[in-house]
Amino acid sequence: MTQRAVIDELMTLVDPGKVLVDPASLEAYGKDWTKHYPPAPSAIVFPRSIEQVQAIVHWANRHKIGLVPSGGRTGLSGAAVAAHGEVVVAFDAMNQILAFDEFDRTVTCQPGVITHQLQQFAEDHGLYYPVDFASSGSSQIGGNIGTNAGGIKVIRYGMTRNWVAGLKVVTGKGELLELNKDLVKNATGYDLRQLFIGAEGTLGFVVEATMRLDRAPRNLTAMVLGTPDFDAIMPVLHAFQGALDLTAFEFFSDKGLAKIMARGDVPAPFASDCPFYALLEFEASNEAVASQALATFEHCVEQGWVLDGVMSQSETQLKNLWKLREYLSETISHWTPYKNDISVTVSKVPAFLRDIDAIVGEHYPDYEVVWYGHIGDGNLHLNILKPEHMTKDAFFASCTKVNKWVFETVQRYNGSISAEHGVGLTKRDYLGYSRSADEIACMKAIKAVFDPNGIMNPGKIFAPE
Ligand code: 2HG
Ligand code: ZN
Repeated sequence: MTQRAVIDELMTLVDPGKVLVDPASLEAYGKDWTKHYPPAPSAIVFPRSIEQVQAIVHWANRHKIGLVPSGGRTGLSGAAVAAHGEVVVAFDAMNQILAFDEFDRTVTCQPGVITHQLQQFAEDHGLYYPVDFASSGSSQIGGNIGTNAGGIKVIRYGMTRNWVAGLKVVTGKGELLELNKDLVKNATGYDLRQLFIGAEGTLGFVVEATMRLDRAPRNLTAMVLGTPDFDAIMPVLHAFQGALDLTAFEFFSDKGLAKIMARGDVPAPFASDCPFYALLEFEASNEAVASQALATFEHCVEQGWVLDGVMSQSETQLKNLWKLREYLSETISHWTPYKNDISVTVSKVPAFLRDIDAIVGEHYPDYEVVWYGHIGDGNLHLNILKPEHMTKDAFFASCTKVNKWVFETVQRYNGSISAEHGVGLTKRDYLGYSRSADEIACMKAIKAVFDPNGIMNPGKIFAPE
């Protein structure tokens, strides 16, 4: 069969006009936010139903064609990149909220529901969907599940995994599995639902998800605190965690703040310049909590851990303080950063950061380095900015050389080479720094069960066999 005939057959499986092969669509749907892999899919298909997804998977098995799932394509590891003639399965047309149960506090979504749409739906019903991050306006629930998305509220609410009550997935064999049936308690053997969360579409595609909601938070209040050095951030975290139930604890460096200030649309938190900043958030549900927060702030100042600080007094101030952190990734994307998303247990952060900082100082002396991250979770985002004069290829090649030292350090600390951005293509060759050979062999064996022909997001997490 010619390639043309194979694509013609695909067209018969979905609604008219729902297979695109024009260059602009191939370019747009063949990549995620990593942007440095030239996209080369052979077609983009937009299924409207579970049956259509199953038909597409059966078709791909017949013709041995790789399928790449596509949500909002906001990922940073290349997991949604189609660079080798794969067919992209875009879930944009499966974007409905199907059911809501106020007693179970669950919402059943199609995979293409935008994260913000679910957050808004929860709010409209007096509830809360707590997984949140800067790309919530375009990322989709299916992608969040595929990557086990984390973000800025993990310290209190955990990752996406914690909020998935049930899943319907189409495996690489085209079977439809209904996993966990939205139950709270279900002790009936292996919880296959968990395998599909964070699997980056390599075992199957999420075609429906029931997500749990929480009570709405009360009077969220943020503080931004300037610290004299990085070392001071951890005692600040410890002090505030001892006093309050934090909903977030983030950090960023002065270089990050400078980039945000240069945009001109975000107010400075306060007048003093500090090398590092912590952003923390809590529910100021009553006066006592707010006073406790202020007392802890004063204690931190007395100890010399905090130089200056501000506490939000309104919803607008809360939003503005969050912009200092949430706008960072998009703002520095202009410099085509080389990204690391690494984690260790929180107690190891100070020593780990000192070691990583030494590597960065030694190997990137001429590059601008921007630190930020979810420090309350032990998750650091290390961004190296490309100098204007350098080509992308030369810059990435030079950064890749440093990986060995960074990842050896991560391994020594028993950490993760990808805390929340996934493995995809960018971290695939380094998986061995975080997972043992036996573990990787088990993962490959699991993939073979669900996807014997290796058609589901091929080449992601590990190289094709
Ligand atoms: C964030 O925390 C995102 O802002 C992106 O995970 C991190 O751009 C990054 O390095
Ligand atoms: Zn992050």
